[in-house]
Amino acid sequence: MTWHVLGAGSLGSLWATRLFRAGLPVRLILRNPEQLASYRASGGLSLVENGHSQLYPIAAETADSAAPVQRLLLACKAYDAEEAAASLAPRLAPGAEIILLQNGLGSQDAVAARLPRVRCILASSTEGAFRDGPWRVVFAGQGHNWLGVPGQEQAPAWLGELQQAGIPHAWSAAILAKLWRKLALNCAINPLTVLHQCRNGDLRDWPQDVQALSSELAELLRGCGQTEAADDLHKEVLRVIDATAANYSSMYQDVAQGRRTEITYLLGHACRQARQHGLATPQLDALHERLLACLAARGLPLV
Ligand code: NAD
Ligand code: KPL
Repeated sequence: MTWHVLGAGSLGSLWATRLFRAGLPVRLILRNPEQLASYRASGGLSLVENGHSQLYPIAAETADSAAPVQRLLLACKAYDAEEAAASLAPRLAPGAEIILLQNGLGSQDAVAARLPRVRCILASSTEGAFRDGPWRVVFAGQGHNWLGVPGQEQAPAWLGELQQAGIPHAWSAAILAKLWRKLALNCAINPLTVLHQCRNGDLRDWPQDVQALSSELAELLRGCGQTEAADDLHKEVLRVIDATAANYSSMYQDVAQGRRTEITYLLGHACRQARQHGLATPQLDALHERLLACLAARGLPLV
């Protein structure tokens, strides 16, 4: 069965090239005819691994192509997910599956509400990739991909194709806990790196802030029923700060490059959930306000 991959950005290209080179049928779905023409002129997608670049001539189309879509990897940013998925609604076959690769939380529910007859599979990725040119992606960090449908233990048979393509993965019925845990790490680290204009490791200079945020986030996770995701959160935040000490967080990089952030689906989601559960989260709320002010000062979107 064909893998349709919507979004030939960093992660979409990383998945598409690995599936393609394993001999699996892949089609890219690009934004518009101009993008499609530019892509075709380039001859395909290039994947750079260990300094070596390889071109893969993957077929591509736009959303208004006619062929039905049975399996879709939605590889756009969280703020584009609902509209991007909806643009394919007329093509989604009965029983179609969409793998949602978005970071944070909130966009997955929006897609599911918009496309109620589709099976949404949630994913959380810790792999790293970035684009260093048009239709070119650099594989920047080994990681893992968790996929799952909350409460469903049975993995789909096509997971074997990810194995075949060398995409590190595991199925988890507790996928929401994985997404919440990553969201909490992103909330404890990323906004502070933007506000202090620093690398992840420099947050060791603000131990009280990191501790207070971790503690509020753990309370929030427990309040949302994600007790497993709350376990030893502060320890894990400190471990990630150490392990990624030399890196700039993804949000820092978005802001530095004048790109829209996924704030609504990270810190924004955390603050909204706290309100919905009647939890007081003064540190998170203050951080959210400061981050919004920082984005506004730079003329970046606040959602
Ligand atoms: P990206 O911006 O590199 O790629 C997204 C692509 O989607 C862009 O090419 C954009 O043009 C395309 N797109 C958006 N709407 C579209 C539409 N309607 N039709 C066709 N194409 C459309 O983003 P990314 O870095 O690959 O991130 C995707 C998600 O994965 C984000 O939620 C991100 O937080 C998460 N993530 C990324 C990484 C990473 O290393 N890049 C790691 C872990 C998680
Ligand atoms: O995922 C991250 C990011 O930069 O988005 C880490 C490195 C874990 C920091 O939160």
